[in-house]
Amino acid sequence: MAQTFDAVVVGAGFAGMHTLFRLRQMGMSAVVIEKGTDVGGTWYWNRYPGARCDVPSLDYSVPWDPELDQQWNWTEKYSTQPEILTYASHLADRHDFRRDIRFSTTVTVATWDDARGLWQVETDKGDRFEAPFLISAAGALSEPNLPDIPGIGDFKGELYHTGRWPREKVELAGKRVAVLGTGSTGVQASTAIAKEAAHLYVMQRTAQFSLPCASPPLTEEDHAELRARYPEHREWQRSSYAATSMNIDTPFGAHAFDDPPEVRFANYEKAWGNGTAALVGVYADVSTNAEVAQEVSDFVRDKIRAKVKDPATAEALCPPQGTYVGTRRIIIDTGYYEIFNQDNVTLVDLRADPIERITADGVKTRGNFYPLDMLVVATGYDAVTGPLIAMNITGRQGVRLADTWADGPHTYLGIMVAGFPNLFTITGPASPGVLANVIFSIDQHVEWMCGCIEHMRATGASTVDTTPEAEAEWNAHAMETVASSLRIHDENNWYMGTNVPGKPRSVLVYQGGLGFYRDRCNEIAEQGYRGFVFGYADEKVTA
Ligand code: NA7
Repeated sequence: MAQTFDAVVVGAGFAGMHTLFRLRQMGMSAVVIEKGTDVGGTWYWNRYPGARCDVPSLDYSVPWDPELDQQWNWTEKYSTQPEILTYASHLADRHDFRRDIRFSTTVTVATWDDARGLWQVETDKGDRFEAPFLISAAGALSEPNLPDIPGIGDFKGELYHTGRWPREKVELAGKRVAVLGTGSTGVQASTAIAKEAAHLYVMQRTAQFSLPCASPPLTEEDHAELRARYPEHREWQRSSYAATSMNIDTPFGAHAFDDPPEVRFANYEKAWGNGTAALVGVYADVSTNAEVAQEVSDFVRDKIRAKVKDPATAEALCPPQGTYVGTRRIIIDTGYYEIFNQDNVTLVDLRADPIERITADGVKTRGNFYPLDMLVVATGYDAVTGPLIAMNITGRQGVRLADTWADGPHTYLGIMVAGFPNLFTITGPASPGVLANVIFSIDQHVEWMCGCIEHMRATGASTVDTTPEAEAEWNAHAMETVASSLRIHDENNWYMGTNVPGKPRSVLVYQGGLGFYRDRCNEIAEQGYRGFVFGYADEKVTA
């Protein structure tokens, strides 16, 4: 017998909690289905050593609990995973969220019943739920991308994907450890593991640009200063490009070559020391003009050479020519390049010496064998579409989401898919999602979605859907926003889906900026939800 609710929400991270908070405010009943044993989403799963947020703590706090802003003290500029998880857990306690969450439960099937105008959802626990609305808050970076390397199943040591790190303490002392992957995760994990492991092999296929992130303690004054103007600051975040403060002096939209070299380099230097993605935001054309990008990227390469003592290792750590700072999500670190000056750390350059196979006790490359006690797989995610496809969603006329997206996802505003009525995809494909401070991308989506549901209630609509034409218009616009960006050319980039072998290249993350996106969504709502199609219960009866 199915249990009925007004909404089934999938995921109890920040998106799921915000959704539950708002649905309750609207007097709607909801069940939240969560794979993990507690709240936190990304911050629940990514408990690998060194995990830390790349958005400043004071910006990375939920805007829907302003009272908590007045009480909560973050300890340092960029929060570590345990502290963010404590914050998420505190939110759940404060709002008594857990009573509506089914933990350790995974959605296995979700099917739209057109005759009854509701979603039927099944879980691995054998539960059956029915609700008019299905809301995915399953996250953008939650479905691990596991490398298909011959022999990986034969490894007899400890094997962990960073996004599925065990809850129990993992002992590193005395062990030979390899970290496979040098994205944000691999860089953070390697920096921390190097402090404890007997030996660390950093297995790098493509060197990336990492910027130093000074994370000084936050003082009472830091909090007091912002507490006095939190409402204004939150509003600024909502309307800004990425909802995070960069502290750069150059005016918004400035072009690099309008400044003489000494001014440009002084600006790069200041942004470099800033510890944020400021180096990409310092001039408007860092991510669009290859000549500017080349100059900034060479500036970083020189910094790497200055930090790493062994010249051959330094050269191998320099990202290849033709790749630029900021085409992938920027990495920030707390002393990554410096670990290569330690005796217990070896860089394994997989471009020069590729992996042949993994054996029971190590990694065999073409020219070497690396004996290991532990293999840490930091190979990223099947981003944005992966978590949605994993739910086995079927819409109108038996069309499966996996099939309709076989050549790449199509959505309207990143939040709705034609033929999948009443399914809202928070931080879905071609929405700003993780390109901005994701808490604020979530905020926009949840608030807009609730506005749409309120509109439906006020007008008596029972379903909302979109059309292939609206999707085509949105996808063309999303493509336009990336067309001038150097990002589009970058290989193996999860922003474009090209990090997963066989996944079609598409715009998974809207590049026009959060503020602009918000205005566009609001405008569409004001135009009577242009591009959306509402259905009414009595229509269904006559159909
Ligand atoms: P990323 O940024 O997708 O990085 C994955 C890394 O794993 C990257 O260095 C890849 O090398 C490497 N990789 C992937 N598959 C393989 C195989 N088969 N062999 C060797 N190396 C491989 O994921 P992260 O988890 O680091 O970061 C994701 C986001 O989380 C990040 O942007 C932040 O927003 C937080 P490649 O570059 O493809 O050669």
